[in-house]
Amino acid sequence: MRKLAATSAGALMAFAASVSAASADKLTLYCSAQEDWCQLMARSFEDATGIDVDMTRKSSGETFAQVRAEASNPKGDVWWGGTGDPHLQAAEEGLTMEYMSPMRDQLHDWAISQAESAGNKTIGIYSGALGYGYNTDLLAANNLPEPACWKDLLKPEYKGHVQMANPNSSGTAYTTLASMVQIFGEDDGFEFMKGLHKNINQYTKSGSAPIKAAGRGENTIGIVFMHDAVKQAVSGFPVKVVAPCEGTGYEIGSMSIIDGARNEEEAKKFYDWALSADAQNLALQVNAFQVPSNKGAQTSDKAPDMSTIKLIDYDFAKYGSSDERKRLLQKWDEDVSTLPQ
Ligand code: S7P
Repeated sequence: MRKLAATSAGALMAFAASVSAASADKLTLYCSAQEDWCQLMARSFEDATGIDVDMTRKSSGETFAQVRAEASNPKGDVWWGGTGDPHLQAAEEGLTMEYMSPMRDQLHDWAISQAESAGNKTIGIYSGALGYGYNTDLLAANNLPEPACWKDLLKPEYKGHVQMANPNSSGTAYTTLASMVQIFGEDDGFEFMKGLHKNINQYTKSGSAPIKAAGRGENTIGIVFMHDAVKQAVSGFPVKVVAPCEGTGYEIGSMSIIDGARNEEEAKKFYDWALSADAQNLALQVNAFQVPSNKGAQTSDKAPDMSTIKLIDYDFAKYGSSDERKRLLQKWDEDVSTLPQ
């Protein structure tokens, strides 16, 4: 009996050790960039470390909602990519954890500012300017003028020709809403959104969907980050990219470790690796034309030149705060999305 008990205990310990070794070698990654980039990051990290990555791609606002819903029993370890505003809101709501990466001194100041404004519970990984793109063939076929400004998109002739995402699910669309409020002031910004609503043919879930549809010839004008429009143009679609004349907002795409992450050590390994120049250079393989946060990483010569774009002084602290983001989204839901078209 004693021998049997000892054998069983030994087997159990060996089993427990194997389970804990297996659980120590995995990472659950929530990704809010483009699917191809998310896949490449996941597979490259696996190759670099041997850590298995279970990756799910969702838009920024959707991922934020998921992280919040799972707060009492976190399932994700790292949230990589997506616009910075919901990452800032997650930090404020205690959904993400403070981490000081040893890679910080390799980063641009704007990436560190993002971290410091959130008690180091998030960090900037790339930046990119908001704008729009249009299908040049469809524009010509419909005898439409070439738009150059935000206000051009309100012209009645564009009715049914403009697409953007829903700001509740999409970080791109929330950046659009917050940018209009900052460019035109709150009252006129909402008047702009109401006027735009008349011309919108569909609010998509994902931020880049409107320009993908334009590339395929299923939509004329898509309000997106300019780098997402460049990706379509570089892929050979007849898409022209516009930096609106009034000026425009921009994002600091961010990364955060989820508070209570089950695989915290692996999460930190991913975090440090994702801030390296080599990991950020992977973007070039999938035509992701954001500006990387590592000073040594390469920016494609096809990327929108941020120095020539009229950028507003986007107030990330205000528009990434929990109260303000909730308030603007509720106001958009009640005052804009319910209007007849
Ligand atoms: O990777 C491209 C990109 O535009 O996607 C992110 C975006 O937030 C994800 O899409 P949603 O708008 O649907 O949230 C941006 O951070 C990023 O630049």
